[in-house]
Amino acid sequence: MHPKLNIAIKAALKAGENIIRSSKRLDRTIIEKKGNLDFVSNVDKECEEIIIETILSAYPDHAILAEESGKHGKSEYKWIIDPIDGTLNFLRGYPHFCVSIALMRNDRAEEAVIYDPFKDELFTCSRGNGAKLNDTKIRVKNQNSLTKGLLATGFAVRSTTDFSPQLKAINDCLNYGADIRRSGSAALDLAYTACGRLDGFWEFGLSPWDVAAGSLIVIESGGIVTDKDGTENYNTSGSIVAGNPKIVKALLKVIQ
Ligand code: 2AM
Ligand code: CA
Repeated sequence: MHPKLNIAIKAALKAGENIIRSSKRLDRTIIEKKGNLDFVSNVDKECEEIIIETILSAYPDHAILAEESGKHGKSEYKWIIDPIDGTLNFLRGYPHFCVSIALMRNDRAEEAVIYDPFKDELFTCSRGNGAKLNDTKIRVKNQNSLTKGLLATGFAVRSTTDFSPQLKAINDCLNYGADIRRSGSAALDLAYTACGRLDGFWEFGLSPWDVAAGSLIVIESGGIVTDKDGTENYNTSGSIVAGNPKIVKALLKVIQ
């Protein structure tokens, strides 16, 4: 295994232990509001510190972009970290959230880890080597059309007040005969797309830490990832569409 992936896994597992410990005493969690339905807790911050410390003790010269503490350092190598993707789920005791860590080299993802500490599911990949769920290789589902597909999406509740484009896309997908989930963790939606639990996923209004790891895991599982305009700017544009090539094409048609 690539040593950098090994460090990412070590960091994610350590953060996961802290999440599980903290989830048993949610009443002790200190919660701050970042915006409408957008929260951060002491657990997010602690996990982020654990991850950054683990990475920097192995690679002190690397740069970091982390959801809660922002940018640290400058380097061709940049770790993009979401200590808890699905914070609202975590705070509500709804067991669907994950740790997400990606290593970028010159803005291209090279290593990725998504860890669901509740289900003890570790999604990993190194660019060019395929992706795994725990020790098993994963592939995107070979679903031909939206009809009978299982899709996921999310809404940027904090940054949007007009949900009509989103609701229209959902309406169109339902009319094609697809079913839809909305689970509150974009990173897990991408991991589930990679391993074929979902056929596709789209969302607008996301940040790099929500998608950097999951998008590489989808690609390494044989899927494709674009933004809503069909370009590769999904790490910066905020919109993302993922699935096998046929599903992404069909979803882009619906969304556009
Ligand atoms: P979070 O739990 O790490 O904040 C839910 O639709 C998705 O949107 C989750 O991945 C959630 O990640 C993310 N999200 C929540 N607030 C966000 C924000 N302010 N900017 C971008 N993504 C956000
Ligand atoms: Ca988060």
